[in-house]
Amino acid sequence: MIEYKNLVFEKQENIATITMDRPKALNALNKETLDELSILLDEIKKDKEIQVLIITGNGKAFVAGADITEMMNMTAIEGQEWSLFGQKVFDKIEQLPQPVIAAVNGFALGGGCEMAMVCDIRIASEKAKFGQPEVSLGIIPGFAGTQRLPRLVGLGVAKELLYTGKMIDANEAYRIGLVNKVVAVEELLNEANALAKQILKPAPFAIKMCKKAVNTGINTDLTTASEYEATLFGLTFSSDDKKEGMEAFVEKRKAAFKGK
Ligand code: DAK
Repeated sequence: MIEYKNLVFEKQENIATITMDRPKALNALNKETLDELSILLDEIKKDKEIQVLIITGNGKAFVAGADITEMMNMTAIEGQEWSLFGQKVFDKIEQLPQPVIAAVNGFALGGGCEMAMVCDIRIASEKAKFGQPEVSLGIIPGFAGTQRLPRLVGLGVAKELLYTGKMIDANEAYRIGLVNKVVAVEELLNEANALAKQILKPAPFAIKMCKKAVNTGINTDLTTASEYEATLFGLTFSSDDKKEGMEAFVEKRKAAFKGK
């Protein structure tokens, strides 16, 4: 197992957890952290044992954004390279075959809010805070925050958050639909694990296809997206899980899925 400087990686049964672990800088995303994340995500993608991934943070932040101290010294070319690399790493999270739960423990600002949004589901502790403060730094969100935020909370609310750069607390994030649930600080990881265990129960292959259908479909028109859904629906008919799921129903027993 590779040792990471800014991340902690744990795997228990079929659930993996990445803890962002650079608390002195509120887990801000510097190049080194993104490098480590990129390598780890490649490993997770290949790991057939991992069926759900949880991402959380150590200390008072989930991720307080991209590392400002690193960005302030970048040339335009370095900025562009960093941007392309960062986008690639975020794409890796979104395109993982496994569902990803963000367990947002604290500040999720800028790139940190965008990282939470790239995950499939967000659970927040009562201490979590969200925001896209980029305009206060003279920039705009660079990890697709201007695109994912309106998709999650609607245009008007997203624009208010993007134009003011203001921070909102966990309950407000819940009210606007940015997070699925708010729980006590000490319950955050238990909740995330409990949800992960619920996701472990149905057919893994079907969940993989669901994720593909939603993520691809949301970025296209309804007719094309529905056709794509039909293709993936058809694909599930070639899986052992579909055979097992339907046979188990008819035989009135619990299905034993294999994920293929
Ligand atoms: N980068 C670097 N260091 C950070 C940081 C950040 N984003 N956020 C916090 N820190 C550091 C602080 O500098 C401080 O370091 P020391 O002074 O102790 O050395 C330490 O973490 C603790 O922070 P504070 O002392 O400030 O703690 P407080 O509790 O008082 O305040 C805070 C917490 C989260 C309100 C505050 O730290 C804060 O406002 N942080 C900045 C939040 C922010 O503006 N985040 C957005 C960053 S911009 C792109 C893609 C993405 C992006 C850009 C481009 N491309 C693809 C092109 C993303 C941009 C961003 O995320």
